[in-house]
Amino acid sequence: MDHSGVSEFIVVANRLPFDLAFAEDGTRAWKRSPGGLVTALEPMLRARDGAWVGWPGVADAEVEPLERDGLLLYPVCLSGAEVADYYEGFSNATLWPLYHDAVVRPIFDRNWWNTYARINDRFARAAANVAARGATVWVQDYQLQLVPAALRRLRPDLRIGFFLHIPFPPTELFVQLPWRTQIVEGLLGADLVGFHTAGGVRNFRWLANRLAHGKINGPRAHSAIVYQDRVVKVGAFPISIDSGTLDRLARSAAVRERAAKIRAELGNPKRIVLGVDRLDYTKGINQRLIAFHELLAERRIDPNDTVMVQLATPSRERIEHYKKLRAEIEQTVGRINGEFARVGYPPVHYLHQSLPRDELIAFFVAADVMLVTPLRDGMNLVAKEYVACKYNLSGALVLSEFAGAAIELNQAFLVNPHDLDGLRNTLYEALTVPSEEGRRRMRALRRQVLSHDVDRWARSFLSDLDSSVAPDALLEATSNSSPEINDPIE
Ligand code: GDG
Repeated sequence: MDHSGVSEFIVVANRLPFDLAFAEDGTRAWKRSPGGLVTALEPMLRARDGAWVGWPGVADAEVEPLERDGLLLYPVCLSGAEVADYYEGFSNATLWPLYHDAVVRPIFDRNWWNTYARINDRFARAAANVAARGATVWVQDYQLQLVPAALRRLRPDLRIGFFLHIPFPPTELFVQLPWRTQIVEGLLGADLVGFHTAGGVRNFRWLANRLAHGKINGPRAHSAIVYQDRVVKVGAFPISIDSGTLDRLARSAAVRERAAKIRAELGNPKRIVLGVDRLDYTKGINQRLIAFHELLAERRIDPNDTVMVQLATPSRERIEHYKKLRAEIEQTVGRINGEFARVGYPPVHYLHQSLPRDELIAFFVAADVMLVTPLRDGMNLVAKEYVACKYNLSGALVLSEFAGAAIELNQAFLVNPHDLDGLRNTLYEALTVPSEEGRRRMRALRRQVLSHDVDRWARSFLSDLDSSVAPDALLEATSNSSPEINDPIE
């Protein structure tokens, strides 16, 4: 193998931080896709001759490596059929629902799996080609779970980290996957495997032990597995946002003016309730609309002074479940407005659009109650973004217990979104919380979010990845410790 790559630090993700777009005349343009991950990693990428390996977002586009805004980009090209099987199929119609508590039924398709494995290999080869000897490679998310092992086979000299952005499911669900052992072995190719929560760590440790015979050592949230004479560290690293920047933008005169204008455009209601999500069946959008509907029907809230705004960013629109969900949500919105609107004043404002960042921040500033009600969510950045924008301690956050964020944001109004009565009553409680109590909660939430930003998250993962454990020491400790994982797969 020729170790001729130049980059000391490589991020491998399904998507590049820039999207390729074709203008009408056929010319190519790169549009930066905004995201916390790029912002957090950019300084490290620049400082360490970094590179980013990923798909440019357009099928069948042969693109050469390029430099944009000082970042080296290595495109991995996918054909239309590969996008359908690897991305829309195995990633988003098998793994995504399976890892989110199977809230819709995952599809197990052997052709999709074969393509997933082949494309993971392609990403691993691309990373192997750009990495300098001994470089650090950080692989991101569920689309690329086989990359760590594939990359290690090609380049045993590399230091490999993996982070999963979505929940790692309960073991009972994971073992349904026909390719469960391959996935676990794929992840065990890393030196450090990171999850958002200690629950994810726990599930993975159990599976690594049962399916791959890894030996477990250490406490729950941070531990290590000895696997094929190597040490694989496992840890919980709750991701965050660029909270300082959001706080600053929210305080800016332009955003505050826009927030006041939004309120006026909505008819100056007493209360604005907000939801912001990718349109996804994991986000519990319909549940929260039903809760709002029931409060209106019970006359506990008045459509003349309380409005709800639901921003739903278009997402995965070619996948059947997403089409169905969109129709359901639009029907619910239509029903509520049909029953409770006055001409010119609908109680629910629904936008199936992607908004500019500043506009989104103005909505956060304007909202009195933020509804974040996923049925399952790895973390949920929207909840943290809302908190970062409430610089004057106004506002109330209603947050699902099943979002990773609920662990850190335990001063929110926590709710089980499956329990419609509970959801309705909690929304009411948040709408009517006494000001002092609301401020106390928001102060505590802000303390957490502002002191734990995405930069801290990235640094803590990378410093853990950099500090390795000697396998011998760990093996010794493991053989002395009593086995704590002994329940069988049933
Ligand atoms: C996955 C995991 C985990 C939304 N609408 C607009 C817009 N957004 C932005 C939000 C937020 C981001 O998109 C969504 O992030 P979430 O964390 O809420 O959800 P997922 O997309 O499902 O992300 C999740 C995350 O990865 C990170 O690890 O937290 O659990 O599922 O930043 O603000 N941004 C703009 N316009 C919109 O209309 N500009």
